[in-house]
Amino acid sequence: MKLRLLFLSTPIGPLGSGQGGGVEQVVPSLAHILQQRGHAVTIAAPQGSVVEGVAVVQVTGDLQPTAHHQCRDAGIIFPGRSVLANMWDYAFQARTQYDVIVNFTYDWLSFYLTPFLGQPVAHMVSMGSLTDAMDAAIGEVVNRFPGTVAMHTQAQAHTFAFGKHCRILGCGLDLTRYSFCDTPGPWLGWMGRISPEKGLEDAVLAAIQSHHPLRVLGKMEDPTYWEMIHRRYPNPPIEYLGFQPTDQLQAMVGQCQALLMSHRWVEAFGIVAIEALACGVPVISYRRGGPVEIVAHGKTGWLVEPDSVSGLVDAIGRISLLDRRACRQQAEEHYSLAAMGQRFEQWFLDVVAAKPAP
Ligand code: HBI
Repeated sequence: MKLRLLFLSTPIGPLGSGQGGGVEQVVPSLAHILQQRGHAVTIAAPQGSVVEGVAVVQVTGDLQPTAHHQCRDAGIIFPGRSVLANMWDYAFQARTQYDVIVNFTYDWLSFYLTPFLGQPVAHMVSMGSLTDAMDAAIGEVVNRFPGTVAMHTQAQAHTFAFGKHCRILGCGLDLTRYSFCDTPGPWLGWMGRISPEKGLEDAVLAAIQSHHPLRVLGKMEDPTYWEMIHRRYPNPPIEYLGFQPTDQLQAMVGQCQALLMSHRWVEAFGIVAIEALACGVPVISYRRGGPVEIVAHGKTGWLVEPDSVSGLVDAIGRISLLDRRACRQQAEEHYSLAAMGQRFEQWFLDVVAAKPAP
């Protein structure tokens, strides 16, 4: 069955801006692979989104505040002219043109509207549990529409009370865009939004203590946090390369001895880990969240006691025991776009098959 799919992208920033984190990788990659498998894909995303080779409905309105800094008891907030509400306006008025509406937003309205739409909605939850209000909204859909809520990893799902009822779909990359590098320079690498939950300060201290320069790639989301790190560690051995498109990113991280993942929160997946592996770069990560299900400890990386900088430093001392070719091979075996496309396609077909009678 060939499906007509509508993807609702994250409302916190246009595709291509870097503001939307991992979702900015997942939405275009899935669109491309599902088109290759014969399905029709349209993306609805904030005005200014850029996705080559896919129809994009550019939606106007004010961007949604990010959820990843909210406290557990945070209420639901909307800007006056909400781009998210406008995205759902489009989805509702065009709903009969699609077989499945796939929600990639981590926002209350998307779950609340589900029963009113009259078309199947598949929800790809992109982060772990953050607020009670979102847990309640997602949990309501899990109960009323079994099988329609999916997550990337078991670790992510386990942060929710209803996690065992969610489909686990992993993630994947277009590996043809990543080149294997067997001759790294002196650098360690760190990739992610520059934001407190990503724990950059630990990677900086580990780089200092292990006498390696540190290549930092990612959008400068929180300049105050960046300045705090520089006050705490004056003249750090950081080479900040900003937010880079994939072809530049993979060349820069490919020259690193290892990628450090020093996150404070439960990474839902940790796409940067498979980007590094795809370049032959081993991953040294806190034993927390999605990377625990990605890193083959002792083979393609090291898993370290969470929040232990000394653990990072010890692991950095054992990089030579890791095999860069095994890293690329793991990416090819487990994180190809084809494998991800097949898993998501099956999920969409199951959601359509389970569609309640009109
Ligand atoms: N916050 N409100 C909101 N909605 C999102 O879709 C969202 C977010 N914060 C982060 C985010 N999406 C993505 O960067 C992560 O899901 C990867």
